Amino acid sequence: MKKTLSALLVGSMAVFLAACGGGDNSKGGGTTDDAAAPAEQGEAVTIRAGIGLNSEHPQFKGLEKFKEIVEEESNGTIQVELYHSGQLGDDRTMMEALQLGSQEVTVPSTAPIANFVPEFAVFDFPFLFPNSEVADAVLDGEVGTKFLDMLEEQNLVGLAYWENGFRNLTNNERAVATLEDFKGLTIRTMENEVHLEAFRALGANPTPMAFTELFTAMQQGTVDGQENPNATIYLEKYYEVQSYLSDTRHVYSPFVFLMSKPFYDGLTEEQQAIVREAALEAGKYQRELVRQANEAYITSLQEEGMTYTEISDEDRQEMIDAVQPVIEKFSERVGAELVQEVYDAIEAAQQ
Ligand code: KDG
Repeated sequence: MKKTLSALLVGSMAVFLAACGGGDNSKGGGTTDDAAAPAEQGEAVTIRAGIGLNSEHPQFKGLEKFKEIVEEESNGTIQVELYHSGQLGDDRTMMEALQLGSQEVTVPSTAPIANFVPEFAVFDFPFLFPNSEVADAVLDGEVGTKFLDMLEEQNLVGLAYWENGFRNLTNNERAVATLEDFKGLTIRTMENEVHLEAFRALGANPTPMAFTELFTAMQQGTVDGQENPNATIYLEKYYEVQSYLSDTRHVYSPFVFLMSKPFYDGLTEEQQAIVREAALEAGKYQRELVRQANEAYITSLQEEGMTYTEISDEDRQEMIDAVQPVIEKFSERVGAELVQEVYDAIEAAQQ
């Protein structure tokens, strides 16, 4: 009920903005009844694509690939402007901008998406995916599509899954090799209840924070540590403010390529096919970039002075056992049947 009401509110705000010229229809986006969509007139529409990571990160390289494909395939009728490092705001702000049609694309992790579509919380269950091949099979298959379809009632269109990657812990206090070592560490987590409760269950003291505030918080010692994939840790230069890296791989984090539904609905069918294909193509390219450099990032982080600690199978099993109650609690909230579908798909992908 709540979700429907909020979607209704967002939808009516978008219509109100468009009707009084508040929305920027020259960028595509929602159209009023008395004006044909610019795309149908063959006018150029512009996609403003914003992310939180910087321009060195594979997430931005993926957007550059998306831009290249779309501008070429559309013969210039679709132009793409790229923004990085939170220039357009944090994940929540950018997702709300998509809902209102004042921005067209963003590519957040599933964690912040769960605040808009609660079912997405399943993708941040600790130790859900055993490896990236299984993650690809599940996300790019029927189950992944089912979750993307849920985005539409939030005025969002999910066009593809990209890869953030397996998340590792960094901190400034100590090398973390066992469950015991988490005790008392103040760890920044994404604004996502599963992450918060999982780090409490591991014995840490989690604090939720937007990605855009993270570096400063570590620099000022507001938090002892954080958790992110190696690409982010290296390319965002966390080695400048963090001393210890542990190979916890506690969550596999997908990105979702999101497009504003008012904008997408204003495109011609041909243009919709172009952006859909481009998001998928660029996603394959982006996943490859993340994976081929993952191990090299660890070496580079050690060269920058970080102490790297591997986690033994026995110690990882203790961490897995510690977070089971959190998975049980959120399985109820997401819906036991839907969660079972995800686990069944994971099992099938390993046959
Ligand atoms: O915009 C980038 C963020 O969505 C992504 O980096 C989220 O992993 C993330 C974090 O730690 O906030």
